[in-house]
Amino acid sequence: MLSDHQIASFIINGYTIIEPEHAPNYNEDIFEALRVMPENPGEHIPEALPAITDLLGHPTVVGALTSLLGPGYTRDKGGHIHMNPPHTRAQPWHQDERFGRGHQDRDGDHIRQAMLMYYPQDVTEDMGPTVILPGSHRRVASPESMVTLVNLRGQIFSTVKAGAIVLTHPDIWHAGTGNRSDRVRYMVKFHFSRTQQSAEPSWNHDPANLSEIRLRLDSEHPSTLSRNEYETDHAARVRTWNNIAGSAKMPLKSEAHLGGPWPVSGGATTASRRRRDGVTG
Ligand SMILES: O=C(O)CCC(=O)C(=O)O
Repeated sequence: MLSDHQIASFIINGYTIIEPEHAPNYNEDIFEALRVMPENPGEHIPEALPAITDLLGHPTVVGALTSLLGPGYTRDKGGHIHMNPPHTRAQPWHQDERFGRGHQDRDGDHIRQAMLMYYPQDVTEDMGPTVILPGSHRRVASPESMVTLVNLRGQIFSTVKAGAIVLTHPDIWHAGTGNRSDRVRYMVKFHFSRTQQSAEPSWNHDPANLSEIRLRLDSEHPSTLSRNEYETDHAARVRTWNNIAGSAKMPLKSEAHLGGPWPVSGGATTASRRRRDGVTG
C-alpha cells in the first residue's frame, strides 16, 4: 500500500515510482521475450507475453493501484509495448488519448484512472527514457499546442533500474525521448480504472499526517505548470484528496493560507513559508 505522503505526491506531481521485487531473472526474461517477439502484439500483450501477468498480480503493484484507484479496480482493454530502438528522435510531448477514448470520463480533481509504465531493463539517460512533466496532469493541452515544446522546467526522466514501474495520472504530459545509444529500450504500458468510490482511504493512512499533507497540497510546485492560484490547482488537489479519501476528507479552505506575513519571494504562501520554516500543525 502507498503511504499518505506517496498519495500526496501523486496528487501534486501526477506520478509515483514503485520497484516491485521479482524472482531472479524475471526482468531479464521479459526483456529477452520482447527482444525475440516477431512483431508488436498491439493490445494482445498478455497473450504474447504471459509472464506479464505475474507483474500485474504482484502485491506491490496491486497495493499501489488499490491505493490510487480503490479496491476492485480493473485493467482497461488495450495497453502497448513501446519499443524505442537505437538512434531515434524524441516524440512530441502529449497526453494519452486526451481527445479520444476515455477523455469524457476524466476530471482534474479525482483519480479515476492510472497509467502503468514498466521498464524491463535499466534505462540510462542516453537510452531514450520517457520524459514526464510533474504537475502537468491538470493542464489540458492540444497536441498542436505541444508540438513545438522541447525542454520544460521541472521535467524528469525515467532513468530507472530494471523492473521499475512509473505509475502516472492518465493525463500526465509525457514523451519518449531520443535513444542515442546502441541498445533498444522497452516500456510496457497499461491503463487501469477505478470502479467504485472509496468510503475510506484505500492506502496506508494515518490521520496524524493530515496537517502535514495539507501543507504539501497547498505549497508544492513541481513545475511552472503546477504553479497556479490557490483557488485552482490547490483547491483541485484538496478536492482530489477528498474524492479518494472518503471519510478522511479535509476542509476545502485552509485557515492558514490567506492571512499572515507578506511573502518574501514571488508567490510564496503562508503555507509554503511555514513548511520552509519547519512548522507543522
Ligand atoms: O516510449 C516512451 O517512453 C513513451 C511513449 C508513450 O508513452 C506514448 O507514445 O504514449
